[in-house]
Amino acid sequence: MSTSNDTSTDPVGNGGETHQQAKGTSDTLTTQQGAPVSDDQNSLRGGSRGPTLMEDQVMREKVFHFDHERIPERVVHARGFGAHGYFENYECLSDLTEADIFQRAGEQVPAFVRFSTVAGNKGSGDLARDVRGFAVKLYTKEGNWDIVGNNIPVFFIQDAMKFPDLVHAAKQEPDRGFPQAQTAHDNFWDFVTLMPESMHMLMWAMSDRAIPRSFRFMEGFGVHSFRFVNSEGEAKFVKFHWKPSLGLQSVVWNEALKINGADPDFHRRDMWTAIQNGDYPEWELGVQIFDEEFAEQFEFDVLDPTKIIPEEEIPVKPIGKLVLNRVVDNFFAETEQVAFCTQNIVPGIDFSNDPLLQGRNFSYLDTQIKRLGGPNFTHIPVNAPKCPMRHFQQDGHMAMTNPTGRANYEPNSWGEEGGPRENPESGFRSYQDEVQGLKQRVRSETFSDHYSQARQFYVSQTDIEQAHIADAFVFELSKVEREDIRARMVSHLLNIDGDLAKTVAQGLGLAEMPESARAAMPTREDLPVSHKLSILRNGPDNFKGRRLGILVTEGADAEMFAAFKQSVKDEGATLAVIAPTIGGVKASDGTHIPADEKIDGGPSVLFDAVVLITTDKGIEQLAQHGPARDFVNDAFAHCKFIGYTKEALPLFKSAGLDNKLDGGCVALDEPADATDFLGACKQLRYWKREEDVNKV
Ligand code: HDE
Repeated sequence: MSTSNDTSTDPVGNGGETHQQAKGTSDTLTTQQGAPVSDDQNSLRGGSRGPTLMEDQVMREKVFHFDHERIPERVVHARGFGAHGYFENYECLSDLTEADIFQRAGEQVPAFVRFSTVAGNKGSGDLARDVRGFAVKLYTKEGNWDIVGNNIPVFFIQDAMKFPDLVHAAKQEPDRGFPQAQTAHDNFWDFVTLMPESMHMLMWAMSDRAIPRSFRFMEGFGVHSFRFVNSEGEAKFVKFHWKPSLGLQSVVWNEALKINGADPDFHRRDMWTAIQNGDYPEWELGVQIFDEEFAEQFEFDVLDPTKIIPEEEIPVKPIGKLVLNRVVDNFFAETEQVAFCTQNIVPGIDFSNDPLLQGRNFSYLDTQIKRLGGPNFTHIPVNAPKCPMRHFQQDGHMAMTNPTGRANYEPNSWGEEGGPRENPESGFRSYQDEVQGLKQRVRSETFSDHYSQARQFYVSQTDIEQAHIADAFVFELSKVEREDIRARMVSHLLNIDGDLAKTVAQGLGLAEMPESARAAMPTREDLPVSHKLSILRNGPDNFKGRRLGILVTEGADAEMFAAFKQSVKDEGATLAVIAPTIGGVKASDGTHIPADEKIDGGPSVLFDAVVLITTDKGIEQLAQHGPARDFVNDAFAHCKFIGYTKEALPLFKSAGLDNKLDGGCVALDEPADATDFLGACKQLRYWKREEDVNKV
């Protein structure tokens, strides 16, 4: 394929239009029917200035197809990004489960993963404050197993019947069609404050978990209790966890707002770039295994999806790893058309009676039929199992693989040619759970403690994280027009933590403190702190996988730049060069440093840490340049580590920061300082600064 941009030799039509014609090795353009096309620039007309002729089958086919390019976006999780990879099993788990995928150590199966936000529409920004979907399709030898999880281990509601209400309330308001991709509006807060069961989830959603730095740095959770069943029919409960090998990291809220403007594709670009660079994102699959006996004595109901089992109580045992190593060939074919269904389980895995899970098992299949247009969405390559399938299901819209042979029913008398038969040995058998009870619409009393784990989550956070939670409540509720709704949320917070309620009430300027909300169960204050619930306590101890932004000006110190390039490489991180123009700069030794971004296109919010390598002359201009001032001001406000050569000081001065430089602002005197600077960056942020910067 020629990549030449030279069109000067292409023929030109009567109207001056370019005709790029098939020659050499390029293919001839055809219609969908395979008929070669002679002219792709002009429709068939009655005379060069006359009407277009209905007869033009080439034009009509092209426009018809275009008219039908869109399919309905997902009703939730519309915005997502998918990638291929594999899952590798660590050890034989046959005592726990007969799932084929867990029988042999070291065996790999293909996987497809789609990450998503929930509330926003397909074109919304990646940095919305929102839950992230973490949906994994494992193509096992005994069928596809989908773990359709989130990056938060609990959910807003306890019964699937409330899901349409939740989603209606969270998405844009129906009369005005906004705001989208954000929960900071009346309808959402009205609904959740009338649903005390959502309190635990709200604490997570207002924490920095809801603004991850990238999909690569977040955990995933299956949320519900599932079952592992072994070949003897014995079952244990299991909860699934995905733990990122790069550790946890989030952005700060002000940064999120700015990233959405600077690069609304920040998360998908991050994933795309990491995989293209061979820096494959990895997660370990971990399980919490427990039995009926534990379930009986645990203080909360293991079927309640608004509760966790703290890892300190039941440790997460790693059982395999997921590696994403291939981007999709086509976004629509794979990421858009992938259909995850919670009911896709395999022998050895089973559901629990969690009412949310039970409801999901209906919804996912149902929604795919609407979205993908019929019952044959399993024929689409990304959805098709990679193991043999033999059944008598046939026909329907867009059938690609109908069964062959005469028998399309069973039992039949066609012997060996009669097609597949059921198999009581290897076939899926549901766990023999004893079920009895009155047919009734009633919520179990064991689901009624809505505040204790919300409190446990809050008290398990570091001071910085607690402050961010309070800020998030204040931010969101300040967008709510009705004061009674704002006050109602504070009345719930009073049941979670008095100080938090007070801080939020003050932040909202509430005239008087409301009464505490009515609680079905009193809040337990004795639940122990769980360090695993904090992001900052589970961050990385290196700068691997992170991105350094280096701002350079004309004449930048070549040795210093080279030292950073090397240290970044040694650390397994990446760097981007930001320069006054996209043409780059000439370094002190005359070599050319190409730029990745012009200053206003590469604001510091896009990087984990920043460095300024400048000259006296170069900084003179930048000191007057608004985006350059924002570059350092934001890096400072977001508690980033900032490395600088002394020539850069006038920029700090003009940004009003010259007498605020602190331990996170590191002067670079010689190239060897690059390694020390990256060493400091392992902490990711200089949090000590936050108190000063954030004062209102
Ligand atoms: Fe979903 N959810 N959900 N959900 N969900 C969908 O299925 C639904 C819930 C989750 O990348 C839909 O294919 C109900 C919990 C992810 O394609 C739909 C209930 C969790 C994705 C649906 C829930 C999730 C979806 C929309 C309450 C975490 C994106 C399009 C009972 C454990 C999958 C689609 C992808 C998508 C229904 C609650 C995760 C409508 C009824 C809890 C990751 O079927």
